[in-house]
Amino acid sequence: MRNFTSVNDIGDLRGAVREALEVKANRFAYKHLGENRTLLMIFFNSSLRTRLSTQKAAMNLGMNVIVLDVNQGAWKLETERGVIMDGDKPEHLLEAIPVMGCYCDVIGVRSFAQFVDKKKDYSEEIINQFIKYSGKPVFSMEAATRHPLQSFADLITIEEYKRTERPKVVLTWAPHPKALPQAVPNSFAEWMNRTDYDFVIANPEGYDLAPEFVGKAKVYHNQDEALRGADFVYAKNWSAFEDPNYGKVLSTDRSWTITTEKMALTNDAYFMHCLPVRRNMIVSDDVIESPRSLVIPEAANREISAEVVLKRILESL
Ligand code: AN0
Ligand code: CP
Repeated sequence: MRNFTSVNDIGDLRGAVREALEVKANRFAYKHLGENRTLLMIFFNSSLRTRLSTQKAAMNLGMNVIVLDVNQGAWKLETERGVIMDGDKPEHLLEAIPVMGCYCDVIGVRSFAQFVDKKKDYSEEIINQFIKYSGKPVFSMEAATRHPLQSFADLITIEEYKRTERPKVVLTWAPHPKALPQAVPNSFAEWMNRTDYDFVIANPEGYDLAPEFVGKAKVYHNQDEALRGADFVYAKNWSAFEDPNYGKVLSTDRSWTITTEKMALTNDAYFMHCLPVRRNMIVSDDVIESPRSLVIPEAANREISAEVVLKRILESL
């Protein structure tokens, strides 16, 4: 594997999950692979899990790790070509990227959607420039439209906890005060659509995701209907995708919060969320603290998804 930005880069999902479970059982078995190799992680946005789990995965593989928070101590970066740089940004991404490439063997990038220009966000300009100009393998640590390391960890978690061959998995929108990217739900849907699960999406009117991510999934605008018989409830907030409301918060309707009453509609479902989560907006204290909550095992599997991806990249060097 050279780059990892979506489910398309991982190949057969059964094989990927099998490899993940092997790595999980013996996470230091490939320590020789990363010897004298350096991972550079670049964050344009905040992170807790991605930062720690990816660094841990790299260390399991024997790599050295450098972390750069672009907004803390680095020069402010211009990203537009053709701009007369007489403003507050002293450096251009087009120099910064190949320079970063000089100091490492693999690059991880976190760069969220900006919500200024939908076309630009959905063309994944920033991570694609890293792929084009760094000269090094690049993987997504959540880009504008996808968060594949998260989705891979989610898939591993579902495979570990499922009680039937073909579980019903419900991705449901839930309320949040701020405008959040569509990356996590887009990516989750993209991965789920590659499985044979019974996968459905629930969101209020105006919150439909881009058709290429919804794929063959049935979309409900009535959450209760979608939740009936669910084996897994995957909650997440996202801002509107459809024009003219792209990137806007249209609703903070707390009747979409996942509560004990909502979970009672399901087939004793497990609750999932990628974290960070706002309690009593997205999910009630009772549900997230219940034995059916998988948020911690899900976060733990981030180390495993990152290790499989880094392992495959290292094997290709
Ligand atoms: C981010 C998001 O919704 O994309 C990161 C989630 C992993 N969440 C927030 O900004 C709160
Ligand atoms: N789930 C996830 O990616 O969390 P962070 O934003 O803390 O990295």
